[in-house]
Amino acid sequence: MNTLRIVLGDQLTRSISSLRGYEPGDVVLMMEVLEEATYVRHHKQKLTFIFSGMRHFAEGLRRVGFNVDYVKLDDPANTGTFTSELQRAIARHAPASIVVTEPGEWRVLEMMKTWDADIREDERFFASRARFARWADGRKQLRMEFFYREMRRASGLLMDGDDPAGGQWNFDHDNRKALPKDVKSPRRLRFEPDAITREVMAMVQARFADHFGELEPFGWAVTREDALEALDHFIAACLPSFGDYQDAMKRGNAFLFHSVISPYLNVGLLTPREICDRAEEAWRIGTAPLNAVEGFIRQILGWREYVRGLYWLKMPDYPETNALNAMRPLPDFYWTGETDMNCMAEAIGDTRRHAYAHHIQRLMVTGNFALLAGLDPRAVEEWYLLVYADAFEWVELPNTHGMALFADGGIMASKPYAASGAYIDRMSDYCDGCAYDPAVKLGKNACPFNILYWDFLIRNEAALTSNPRMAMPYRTLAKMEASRKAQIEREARAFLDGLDRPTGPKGVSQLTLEL
Ligand code: FAD
Ligand code: DLZ
Ligand code: SF4
Repeated sequence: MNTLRIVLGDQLTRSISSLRGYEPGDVVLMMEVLEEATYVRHHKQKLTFIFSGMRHFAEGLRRVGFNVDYVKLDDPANTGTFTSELQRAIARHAPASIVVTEPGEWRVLEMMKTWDADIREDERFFASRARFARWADGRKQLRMEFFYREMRRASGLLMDGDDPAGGQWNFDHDNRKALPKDVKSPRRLRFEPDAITREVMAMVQARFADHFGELEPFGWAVTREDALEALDHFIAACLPSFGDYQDAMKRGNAFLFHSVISPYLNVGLLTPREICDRAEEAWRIGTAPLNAVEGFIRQILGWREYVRGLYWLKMPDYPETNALNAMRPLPDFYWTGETDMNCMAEAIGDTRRHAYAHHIQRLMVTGNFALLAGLDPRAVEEWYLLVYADAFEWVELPNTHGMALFADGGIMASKPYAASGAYIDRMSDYCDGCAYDPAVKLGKNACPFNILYWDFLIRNEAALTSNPRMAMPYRTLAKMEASRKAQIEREARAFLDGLDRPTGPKGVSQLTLEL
């Protein structure tokens, strides 16, 4: 009696629950399908990363004796969807049973429920969905920090008995510095594409040339061995400064001291436990300070687990809300990177070149702009889901809908992450080369983030004014002269109306004068 065991493109982990109990005669089914490649038009590097990762994973399984049935995208018989490919596989193998691990997306889970399959839990997380639901039950507010403390206790990471290592749960007051000019970040490892990756790249170039982003140079690891090497490199070379500079941004340097491991984690080439253990070990042997190690572990043990729990707790209704009634279409420069707002051009340029941007670029540059400009959450979410190599809906959606856009009305964030140009100027060198001036609030050369910040507060006063964490900016707004408010609204409207036309300092002031 053989079992058909399905492994999806983000389930590339040998210990995945669907492979447990494998016996000779069983078949592992892996399918490259057009529907998954095109339900959003993924970045070319993301497609290459996933397909090449899948092919290498299948080779690895075969080497140790698994019987793998692998359907390539360009197989002429490929029918293009998980469900129809499963039907073909059933006809080929006549399995007695089908086993699969639950997917990372609601959409795929709905699909799976139509299969006659044993859907097993995805055990690659610290917290099961049920555990998060228990934690959330009866709480008025779902704050990450409290969930994180519970996860520290449960995992034993950075604990001294019942107390947090170093006497504090969180060392962020030591972190978040701007990057001094003379601090250089380490060079990143690149993994030269092998024959399998080159074959995938040729296929992606031939079939998905019109998808977002640059395919080359492609330097992502596509095997567990290489992903482990990338992790080693991060722990040795970057982790010691991770905390200090985790919020810093620099022209032409997308990676700084970040780990750049989210794609590996999210497809399962690395596991969260082994990464956190390695980071903790670095602190215990004295090669990385506690503020860096705690900050890093919090991202994985805290934020990553928290957003997953929230996603499954709130789906399928979560993306339906639009708390700030944001309706504006996504401006074209999100695709091209062609804008004279230098911070946006840098963040989008990094995204096009690497299928990567670090958290603060995503949250405080492209996300902040989308929030301030009132861009339609659906359009922004689709953008984030397709442009990053690490993007899967369970992690992308809460970060975009909740954290960046406040479209959930405050389930995830206690206040909108809205910031003016001063924040970007403080944390980056982007403003130095910009056509706008972050010190100018209105009129000629004014940084659009400054104008839009106050316009955002004015526009959303009814929704936000009662939020205690917004009291300070609303007090300032209350003291503002009516004529200044009117000027802000005029300049913001002119800027926003002109978004898809060429903008620039002249553009803003000319449009303003025309009013
Ligand atoms: P590091 O800064 O080195 O952090 C280490 C690890 O912590 C990351 O690899 C990641 O696994 C985890 N982590 C850090 N912050 C978060 C977070 N907020 N949520 C979940 N995990 C986190 N992350 C994704 O993995 N996929 C996404 O699709 C995604 N979309 C995002 C969209 C927006 C609008 C924002 C603001 C954030 C998004 N993030 C997403 C979270 C975060 O930006 C990325 O995980 C991080 O930039 C990945 O780079 P890194 O591996 O160098 O991270
Ligand atoms: C993202 C993706 C892509 C582009 N292609 C495939 C694929 O062809 N086959 C596959 O098994 N998985 C793919 N994936 C990942 C799936 O979309 C992923 O499993 C879902 O996001 C559910 O978690
Ligand atoms: Fe961005 Fe404004 Fe700075 Fe230009 S001046 S880089 S638009 S924050």
